[in-house]
Amino acid sequence: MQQSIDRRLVQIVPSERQLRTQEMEFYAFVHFTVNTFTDREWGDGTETPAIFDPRKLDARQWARAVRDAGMTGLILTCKHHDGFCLWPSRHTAHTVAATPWKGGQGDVVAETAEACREYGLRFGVYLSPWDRHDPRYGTGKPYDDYFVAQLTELLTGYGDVFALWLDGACGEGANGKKQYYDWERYYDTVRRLQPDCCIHICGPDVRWCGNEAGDTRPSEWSVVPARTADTEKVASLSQQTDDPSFRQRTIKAWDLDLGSREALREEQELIWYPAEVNTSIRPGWYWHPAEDDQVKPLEKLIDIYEKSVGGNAMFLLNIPPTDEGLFHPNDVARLHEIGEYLRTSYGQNLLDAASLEASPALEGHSAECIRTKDESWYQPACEEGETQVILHWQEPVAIRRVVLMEQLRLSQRVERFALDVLRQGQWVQAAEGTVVGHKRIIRLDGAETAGLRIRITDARLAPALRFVGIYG
Ligand code: FUL
Repeated sequence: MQQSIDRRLVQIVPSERQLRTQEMEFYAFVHFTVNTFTDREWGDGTETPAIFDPRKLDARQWARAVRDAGMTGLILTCKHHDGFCLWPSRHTAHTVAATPWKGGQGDVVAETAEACREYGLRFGVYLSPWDRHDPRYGTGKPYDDYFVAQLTELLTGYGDVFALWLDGACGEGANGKKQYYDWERYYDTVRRLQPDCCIHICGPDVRWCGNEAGDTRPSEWSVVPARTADTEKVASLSQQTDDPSFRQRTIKAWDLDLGSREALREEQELIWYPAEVNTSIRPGWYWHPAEDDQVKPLEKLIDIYEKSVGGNAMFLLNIPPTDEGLFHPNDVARLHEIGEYLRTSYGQNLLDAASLEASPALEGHSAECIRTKDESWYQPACEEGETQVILHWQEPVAIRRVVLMEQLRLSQRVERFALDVLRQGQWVQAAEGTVVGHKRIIRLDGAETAGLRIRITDARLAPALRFVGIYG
């Protein structure tokens, strides 16, 4: 019985574009629009472009700070709900071309894409389906035509785009306009113009984790029911007000388990749909001068990082530029601290100095494969029972973090694992958990030990371990 569900589950594997995004792990969101000048979170579409004048705008300063934090990409809000465009779109006058900034000759999207290339970051775009300014919104096809025309501009004019972030939020009330988006047409446009681009949230490639507070499920599965991909497209389930309490909302118990064997047993159709955790470095998505001293503490951000990136999810961290067009020094300082923390905490792999023994391996997949992050992986020859990987050091080491990674090309297979350390010659269990997937980070107490034993106690067929990292 178990075997048959497991065989079905491991057939669900990521696409190349999903694999590339999962590999990116940690990337930036940049929220910037007329709201930056009105001190609001949601503009209502009546803002005059005359207020947009970020005199010191320097996208290279953003890119430098983002790279310094150890991030790999940046997603820019090219158009938010207020409908104002950060690029000179040919399909509306409500753009940077109508602003005093650079005499109407500027293009924030171009400057950001260029800065990302210079700093080795991948570039992504956020284009809000909900548009409170454009009169075509709510008219059906004319609005879809407009949306597709803008999407085409963004996907053809600015080089490679790794992500299209489609927000499900819509605050139109009972008497508001109703636009039934032609999602399939949007998706076809993306696939045709940028086949490597993942469509996030209201799309088939990357799923919203379900909250904006930086909360991750203890078991964040990537194989989930196909219908999960429709959740954010249902307006009533999505965000309907800009009430700050929405940003504090954590995961509800009813959606805690999306992908255990039990949750999937009766499901007809399954998909690979990895989670992304999005939160802001400050309380708001946009810059508010009153929040300059409310940048989240380093400990909080590291906690979110280790639970998201280290919990089989991607981490999308928002940093809002000020009305000058620069990241505020407080945010820049915090980004630098994050980078320093990651470089020092995950720099030196103690596994390099350890000897390695493991359950008998499948030919060509010895345990030595876990020493590097390359494409090779360790796989036990036997599909049944517990898999063990045992590390020994000549001199005891203090372990504070253990990193496990699976080879996702074989789906996610680990259902349950445990870690044991040596105490006076005896193995003592120090941690246990469920999902590994792309990456699991496990925190230990830092006490010295001469040995560590990794036990995969339950798996969907033989597990495939790609990498193990041990850090002091
Ligand atoms: C939400 C939006 O309503 C917020 O303003 C913000 O853009 C956030 C990332 O997504 O749905």
